[in-house]
Amino acid sequence: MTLSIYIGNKVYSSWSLRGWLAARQSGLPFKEVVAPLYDDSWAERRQMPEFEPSNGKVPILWDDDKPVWESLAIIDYLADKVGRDRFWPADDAARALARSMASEMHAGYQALRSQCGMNLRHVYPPEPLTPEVEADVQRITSLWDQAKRRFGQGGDYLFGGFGAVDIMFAPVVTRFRTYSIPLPSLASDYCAAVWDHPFMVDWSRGAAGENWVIEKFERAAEKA
Ligand SMILES: N[C@@H](CCC(=O)N[C@@H](CS)C(=O)NCC(=O)O)C(=O)O
Repeated sequence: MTLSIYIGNKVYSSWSLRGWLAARQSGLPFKEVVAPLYDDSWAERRQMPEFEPSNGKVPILWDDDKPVWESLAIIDYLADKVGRDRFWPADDAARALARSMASEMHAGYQALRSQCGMNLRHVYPPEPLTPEVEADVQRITSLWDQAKRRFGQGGDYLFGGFGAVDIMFAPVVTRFRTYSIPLPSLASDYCAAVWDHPFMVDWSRGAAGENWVIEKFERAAEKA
């Protein structure tokens, strides 16, 4: 069995971070292929066979000749392979909340995602948030609070040990840092734990080694 994950730039690609963290969390050996997004060759590259099943999107995981795309599907495909408990809480009530939070992250928070793009290269000074981003931040931190208080006493992460929900929210943690978004103490401690997780440290190291700049994802360009 050979697992290969195709991802975008580690500085910018939030969905890639989720897929890659899932691959690391599986504990299985895998090959990583970084495809720089939105460069001059991207329009052509995204049509290559490795990106065909996902319609040119990353992340995409190949298990030999079997493609899986969409970050949440990658998590569940790998959980099926290595055992659900590595990704999801064992307790039914905890898992019900975890599944709901992961799905809400996958489908929602459009304002935060569009107005505060992932960019590991920067920590910007704080600025007033739009009401829409403020509402996303409130919703996310209230869910974190609920998970942590009800089910997360046994470890540093939302449900104790690191798992699928932490993977899904990891790019949010980086956005809170990049945009210096003020957080309540529980959320702030949780963000520190995710940021310091060994997989995140490895990802950040990879990001620090990248030179690609995608102008449309830089704050100055957004404001021009
Ligand atoms: N819902 C997908 C989102 C995938 C996605 O939009 N990936 C972006 C990069 S973060 C992408 O591939 N963009 C390149 C393109 O659309 O050409 C997931 O969960 O993986």
